Amino acid sequence: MLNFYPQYPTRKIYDLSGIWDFVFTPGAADPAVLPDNLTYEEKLSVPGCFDVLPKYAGLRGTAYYRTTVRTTANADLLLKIAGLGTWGAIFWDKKLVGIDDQPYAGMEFFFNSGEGETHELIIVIDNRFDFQRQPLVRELFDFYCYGGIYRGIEIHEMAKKSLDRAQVTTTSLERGEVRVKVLFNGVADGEKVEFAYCFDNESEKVVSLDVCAGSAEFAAALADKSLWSCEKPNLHTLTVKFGGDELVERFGLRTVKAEKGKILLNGKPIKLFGFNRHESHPEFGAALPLGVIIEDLDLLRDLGANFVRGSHYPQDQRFLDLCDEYGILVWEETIGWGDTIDIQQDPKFAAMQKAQQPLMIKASYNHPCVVMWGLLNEGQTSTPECRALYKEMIDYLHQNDPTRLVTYATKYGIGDLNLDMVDVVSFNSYAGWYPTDRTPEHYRPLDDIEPLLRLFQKFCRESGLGDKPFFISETGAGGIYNWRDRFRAHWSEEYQADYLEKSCDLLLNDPNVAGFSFWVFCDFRSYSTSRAVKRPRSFNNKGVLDEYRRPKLAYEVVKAAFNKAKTK
Ligand code: ADA
Repeated sequence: MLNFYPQYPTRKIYDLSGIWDFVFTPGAADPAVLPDNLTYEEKLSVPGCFDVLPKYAGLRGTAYYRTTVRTTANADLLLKIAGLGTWGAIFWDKKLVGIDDQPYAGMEFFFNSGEGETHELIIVIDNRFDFQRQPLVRELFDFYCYGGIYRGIEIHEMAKKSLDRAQVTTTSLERGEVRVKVLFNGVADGEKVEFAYCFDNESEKVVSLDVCAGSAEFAAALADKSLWSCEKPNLHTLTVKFGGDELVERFGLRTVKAEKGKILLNGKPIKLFGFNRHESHPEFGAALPLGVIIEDLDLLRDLGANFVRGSHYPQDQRFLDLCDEYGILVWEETIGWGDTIDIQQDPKFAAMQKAQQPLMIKASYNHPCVVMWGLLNEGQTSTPECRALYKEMIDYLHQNDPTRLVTYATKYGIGDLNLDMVDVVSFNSYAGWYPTDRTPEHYRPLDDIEPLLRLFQKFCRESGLGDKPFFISETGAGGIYNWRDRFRAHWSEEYQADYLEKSCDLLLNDPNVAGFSFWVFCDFRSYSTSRAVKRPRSFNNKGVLDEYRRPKLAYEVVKAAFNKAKTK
């Protein structure tokens, strides 16, 4: 299951989740070439990460997943992989049909099933760090880069001409007006298409339009004009019928804007407060079962959060479907972590970064919950040479999606050179946790938090950024679950609780803070190398919950503050 409603109700769809044959090897010379002497000795679950299982924990190499698929003979197929990592090659009846090299992002592959009805599908997963093959993940990332098939896989049997997606953009809230762009497969430019559409349970209308660059656009108005908001997350559907194909898109009527330092949802200022969240679990790696996703959302709602930053990669569509339903706002971003200037200037890295953006936009365009796009978390934005890639990526987001704000999280604070290009200025701030050369060492440096916040705000006012919403994209402190300390020192649950209490007080009560997300929702596996010297237990311990979602002292502190802010 890739999402929570039947998006293509008339298609023949094969859901490939289940138990696949599996074999792991320490590393193929070229994982895009299928060896012919493989013996599949084991069974593994798909979705699933192999390198989190006891037998393969922490191993890096080449893994082969195999299953049998029965389709109509000579059918045109569309294979949808909702997310894998860190690199994949797809073989259909031993023939290479595609490379899936965009970790976490949904990718699609068209091919013909060929003769006969029974076929073999092999997905090769390589999780080795190899910049030439996979420049988007690296060993120094402060989150474990798992190997496996993270999310669902489907095969659709396709007509020669079919529907792809439809993007719905709200153009008038009062009149319930939208602009719809229907994307087609297999339809040539200039060709006329006739299709029917309807919103919700309204009666169908038939339109005939010319296709340009694979899509056709029209304007329409909904009879039911109820808006999507955090308090009332009303959702609508658009159904499109073309030939024998049918597409259902779920969307919300809502607008998002940045104005005079505020984020406006449906024209009204809203303060965003919540958490960064990784898709990670000690037993499932990056392949979160539905039960864990729902548990996370229940906890976020219990905490009173109205916002999640999906750090640091394209999100599971099922998570976004639920955020749509619960009225939780989301910042979604393409994968990136501390990419230095030499990496940013590598042509393959830059091309792969840019290739993620259309995939993310296409997958998430209709989610009303997604209000901000992000990119290149903590990339090197302190040197003039970084500007070109940031500019290209920010321009791309602005040009291809007018319905959301664009931002990125900087670690350079007042030394950042690119903030003029974004809609929301977002700072990562760890004053009071990480000591810097400038801050003298002292006991419980909670008093360092406010001065840095004020410095960032002053910098924004004085450098012409004052009109942009001011956001703290990350702030937090480590607290080791069950580590209680009468000194309330670093790493104790007490220090973390005090840190977040102080931060809640500052950030919730400051009208010049448009929003913030604490680092982080729950603990998650990080470095497994000697870098773990800064990550006790090999985990990032800044969660208000531990990795098994058990609350620390900070949980109740934040919950009380957030719920109070919600009722204001
Ligand atoms: C950075 C980074 C996060 C995490 C955090 C931390 O800001 O963006 O991914 O590594 O620091 O815990 O130090």
